Amino acid sequence: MNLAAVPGTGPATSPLPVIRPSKVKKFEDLPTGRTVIMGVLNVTEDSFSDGGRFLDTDDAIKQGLRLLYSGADIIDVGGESTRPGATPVDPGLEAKRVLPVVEALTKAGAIVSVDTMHVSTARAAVKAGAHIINDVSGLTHEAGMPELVAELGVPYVLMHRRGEAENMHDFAHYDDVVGEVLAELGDLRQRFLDAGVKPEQLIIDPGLGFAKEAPHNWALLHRLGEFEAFGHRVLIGTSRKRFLGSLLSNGGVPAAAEARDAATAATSALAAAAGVWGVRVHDVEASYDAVKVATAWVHGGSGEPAQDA
Ligand code: PMM
Repeated sequence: MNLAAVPGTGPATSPLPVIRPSKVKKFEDLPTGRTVIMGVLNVTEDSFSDGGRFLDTDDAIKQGLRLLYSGADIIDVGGESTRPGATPVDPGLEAKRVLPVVEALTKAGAIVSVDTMHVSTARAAVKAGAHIINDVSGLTHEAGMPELVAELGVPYVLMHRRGEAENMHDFAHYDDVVGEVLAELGDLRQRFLDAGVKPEQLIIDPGLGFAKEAPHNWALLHRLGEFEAFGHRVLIGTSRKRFLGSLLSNGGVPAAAEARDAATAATSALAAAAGVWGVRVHDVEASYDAVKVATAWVHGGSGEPAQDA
């Protein structure tokens, strides 16, 4: 989409796009006839692909609006990099980074998830309007998340991970990666249900790249359908990840992060065809098109979603 065509986002206007009052959306407003697109917005210094680009609040809001107008159904706002070896961010600083962005984007009519491992940030972000908590910790980071999710009653992404950002690759050893990830997610899911979280609140994510090497990621994608068996929504995040860079390597040199978007879109199409609920991506436009193709393909061209918001 040509952003200049969107009122308030053109280059000739004020530095900040004019955020006109829009209908504040609910999670239930998400399209149900196709896989949803979650656009990545990292308000961080050091995320591996967009770190440092949107650390400024105004830049982050503009990028969030760009993602929204490009077709993102959800904007995933994070204030702490989760890449291996990343420096931990104090929850106070994380909240300072994400809260104004969450508030502005929800007011502009976006459905927003907050990518955080911290209970305090998750609580404050939901208060600021966030619809979904996206927690990559695999409950290895902080106590209290199951109780918070039960209390707030919001959708929650339960992702598989072993260890912390600084040591997770030490835990990337599996005899049967699919069986072990399913079993570990099953135990974690039970902790949420025991705390009073409703099954429909849970969104399951196998955590590609989190304590997983390339063969583990491919094995999980190959058997993605098995993650549906819990009866929860399933989300995956392949976007620009290292295993795609390795796959596309040339003369032993991995493809650069930005050169992984076509491969990411291919995974989005295949994930949509496999029936996953959502894909988390940086390049929203390519995955949006890929998901549309997969949906038409699966439905023999007759299944264009009636409720595509
Ligand atoms: N990956 C990253 C960050 N957040 N959230 C979910 N649910 N699933 C993921 O796979 C995931 C995530 C790391 O990618 P980034 O550094 O590009 O944001």
